[in-house]
Amino acid sequence: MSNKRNTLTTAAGAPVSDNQNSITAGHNGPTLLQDFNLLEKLAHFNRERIPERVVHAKGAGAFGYFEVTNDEISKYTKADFLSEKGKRTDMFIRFSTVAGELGSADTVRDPRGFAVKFYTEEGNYDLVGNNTPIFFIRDAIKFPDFIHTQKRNPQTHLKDKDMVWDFWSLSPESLHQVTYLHSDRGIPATLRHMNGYGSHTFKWVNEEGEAFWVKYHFISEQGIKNLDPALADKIAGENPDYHTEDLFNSIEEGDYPAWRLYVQIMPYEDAKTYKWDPFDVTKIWSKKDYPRIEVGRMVLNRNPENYFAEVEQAAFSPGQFVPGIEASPDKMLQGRLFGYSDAHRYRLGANHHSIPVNRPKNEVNNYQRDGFMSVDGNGGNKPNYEPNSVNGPTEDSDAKIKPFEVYGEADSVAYDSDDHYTQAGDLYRLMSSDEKERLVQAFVDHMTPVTKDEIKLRQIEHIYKADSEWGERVAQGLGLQVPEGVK
Ligand code: HDE
Repeated sequence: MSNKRNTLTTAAGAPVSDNQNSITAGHNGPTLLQDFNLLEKLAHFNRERIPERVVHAKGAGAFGYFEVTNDEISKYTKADFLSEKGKRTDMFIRFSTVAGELGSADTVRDPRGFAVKFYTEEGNYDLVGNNTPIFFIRDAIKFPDFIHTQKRNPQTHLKDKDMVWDFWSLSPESLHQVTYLHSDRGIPATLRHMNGYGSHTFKWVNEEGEAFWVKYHFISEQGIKNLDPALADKIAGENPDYHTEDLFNSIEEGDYPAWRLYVQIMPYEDAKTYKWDPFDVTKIWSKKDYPRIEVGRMVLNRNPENYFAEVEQAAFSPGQFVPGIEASPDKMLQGRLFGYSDAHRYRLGANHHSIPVNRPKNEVNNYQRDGFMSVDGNGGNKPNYEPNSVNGPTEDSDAKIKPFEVYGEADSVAYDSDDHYTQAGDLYRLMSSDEKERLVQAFVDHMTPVTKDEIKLRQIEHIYKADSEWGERVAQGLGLQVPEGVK
């Protein structure tokens, strides 16, 4: 019995005698099929890659805690992890870019994923947002098409600016987020120097059953810092993992990044009369109308032990709520409620919740059984059906969602509002003159490679409708005129 310390073994635990030389018949003889360690190593090596995320493939993760700093929050939600000041909840976050593949550069102009998993005592709560408070589109049905334009041309396998701007100029609802993307915030200096947002509107419900609409804002305590585009391009070439490395090193050195979480709270009835559709994720709520209320503080203080195990296998779903937090009718959010867990079942299997980084802290107690990689005891000898008279897990009526009215004909229904210009124009007008200068330049640089003037002119028309000065400046930068009929 080998009792040497630190013995090398096969995956089945058997000691390996020689990991440098295959078993062959003499010096020049054939390799023997019975070299089980050789076969196992080569076969496992072929199966090391799992499908990368179809979006947000490149990312970096860290563990930490969330601490409530405001005793008032329980007025709005019965979510236990927000119930009292000082309450701490472990959490895991994964930051990511959107369009690039697993090995792509960090310092590109792209939104950043800001996916937070709270390991609460009532199960995992996933808040899967971005570093932007809005999004490009507002109906889930357009998402695969949008992402196709962000990826590679189906023939050349090259990134294609014609595809990008053809889609954006034919989807005017994208202008607000496209503006945000081409502003200074489009290229964060590090993952620590950017904010995070839930983007969608969500619903909070308190102990009395009162409902409120809510938007989440994670404000960086490190402040906001962005990269100059030329420097970002240089870094992308020299160190494509610049953001990943910065986050890992700052935590390793004890320089723990932190964010303050605030929410905007909208009274339930306001949704019917507010000047903007509160469920249109291409629009923000004015902070004058709904000021930010502090909720707590998120601190990242532990690096993953193993990237593949904890970051690549992390599974976030906007559908993973806890009592007191519910979905809103936002069509993008509604689509995401299906999309994410479906992606996890594909990438990680039906039992992806058993993977340690995805496992809730509290006991999982249900009648789901079997499936690939069932490694958590598979429910043991407990009953696997309900209703039953053998003391199986029973429902908790307190976890019921707050009933809400639904009405209207089933149809392919467009949003009412098509004002995609006011908020984009407001964003432009909020900028300083040098921020405007850089924004115009970013648009011009990104649109110049577009081969068709009709695409450029369509986009110029949208920009001009948001702000005529801005539209004129982009047109001039592209050597074009604002189309006559627009002025
Ligand atoms: Fe995602 N998105 N998304 N997304 N998304 C994914 O989930 C999807 C959207 C976001 O670090 C995928 O596990 C649909 C908005 C982040 O693991 C996928 C729609 C926002 C991450 C998916 C959207 C996001 C993802 C890819 C339109 C910001 C990384 C693999 C309805 C509010 C999470 C996966 C992580 C990942 C679906 C739009 C943010 C394909 C269907 C809007 C941060 O399931």
